[in-house]
Amino acid sequence: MGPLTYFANDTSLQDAYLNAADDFAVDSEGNIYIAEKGLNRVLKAQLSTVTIPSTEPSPDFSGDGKVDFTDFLEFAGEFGNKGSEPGFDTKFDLDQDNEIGFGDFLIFAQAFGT
Ligand SMILES: [Ca+2]
Ligand SMILES: [Ca+2]
Repeated sequence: MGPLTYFANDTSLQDAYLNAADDFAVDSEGNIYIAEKGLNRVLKAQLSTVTIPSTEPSPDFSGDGKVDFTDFLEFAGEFGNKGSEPGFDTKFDLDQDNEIGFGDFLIFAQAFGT
């Protein structure tokens, strides 16, 4: 597996704050769609190669053995938190860069539905 790379068709996706997201989907081509009803738009990005860490933390935040919408809701609630802030939960920091951000979302999205 190569390093984490992604291509965003809509550059605003890179700045998307997931607390504004109402839903998202990943299709069989590896495209991610994020619906932001409040902002009345759908963002699209394409995944190429994503390295999923074989060790903890796992994208299965709820620990039920599935990566599904429940996990997404938990993740969305933590999005944007930084390691220096109180309440930071390292289980959401999938790429372990001490911040819960877009890189973590890409790893999560790749695991979604597995
Ligand atoms: Ca789960
Ligand atoms: Ca991170």
